[in-house]
Amino acid sequence: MIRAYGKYFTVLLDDGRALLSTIKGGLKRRRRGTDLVAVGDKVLVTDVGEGEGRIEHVFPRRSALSRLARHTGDVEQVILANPDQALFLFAVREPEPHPRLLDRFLVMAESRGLPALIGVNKMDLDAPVPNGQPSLARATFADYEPIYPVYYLSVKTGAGLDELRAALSGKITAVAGPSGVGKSSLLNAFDPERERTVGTISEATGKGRHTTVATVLHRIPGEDGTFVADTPGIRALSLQGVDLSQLDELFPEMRPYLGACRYTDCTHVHEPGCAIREAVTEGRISPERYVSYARLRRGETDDTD
Ligand SMILES: Nc1nc2c(ncn2[C@@H]2O[C@H](COP(=O)(O)OP(=O)(O)OP(=O)(O)O)[C@@H](O)[C@H]2O)c(=O)[nH]1
Ligand SMILES: [Mg+2]
Ligand SMILES: [Zn+2]
Repeated sequence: MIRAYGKYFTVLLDDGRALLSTIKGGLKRRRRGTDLVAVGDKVLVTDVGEGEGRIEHVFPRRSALSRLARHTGDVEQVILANPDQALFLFAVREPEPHPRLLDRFLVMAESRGLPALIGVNKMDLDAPVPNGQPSLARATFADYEPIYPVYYLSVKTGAGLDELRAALSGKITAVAGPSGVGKSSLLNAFDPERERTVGTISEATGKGRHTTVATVLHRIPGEDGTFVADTPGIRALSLQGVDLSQLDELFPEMRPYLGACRYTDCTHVHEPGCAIREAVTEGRISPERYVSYARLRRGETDDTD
């Protein structure tokens, strides 16, 4: 299923046709604590004619990129079902990058066993480099380069797009990030047909901007089995449900040091003889990443800054 609008769902068939579908009555209310059917779900659909279909069955999800919807109790809100990987997109400027939020995204992906990629868009706005100082983009994102693949991009100039396209090839990728970083622009660059075919239905133009209001999964033309999901901007991410006692395992750069602390139940926040904090002091773990870890470990799982 590639797109949802109210109680209608666009289902893409293996032969490339799309059916505008509803859900069979009996299916409703079977699933609890999660969306009944989410973009990315594999479904069984009956062709009822005239381009319409009926969803008979939703297959179990292999994986999901999701968040807890705080306003609806503890119901999981699926951003994309069955992704192979996640691309977290930020901008160098406009809006300012937000490393704490990026770290939350990365922890969420790690907790679901999803490979993560980082995209840094709007490189055309990167500040010039005075006498050998790192540029704004490098100063913010270089810490991630040893841990995750980082793509420096400009949708405006086309810089970096070929490398990124190669990393997406043959996979289902969820593109997530704050509003305004260029997620939809990136999708448009990969799929120029898109705006004409689907771009007008659920994109509100509230303040003269095309802010995305629902996930849409796109098949990238010319590449076999490549799907990329455009998602609505995310301002804050709660990590409720992540087991804090195992948070250190969700920071890949900490894994080599686990087990080396004096206390086996070390939280790496205040204990003496902590191998993680020693690695931070010696510059082997990024202090900024450690700050994110410590804040999450102290239970600041809901902050929105
Ligand atoms: N300078 C510059 N502007 C860009 C670039 N990519 C996108 N933009 C602009 O950034 C603004 C926001 O782009 P969108 O693609 O709508 O951002 P989005 O991430 O989809 O935002 P939401 O749908 O609200 O989550 C638009 O005005 C784009 O033209 C870029 O590489 N450089
Ligand atoms: Mg968008
Ligand atoms: Zn420790």
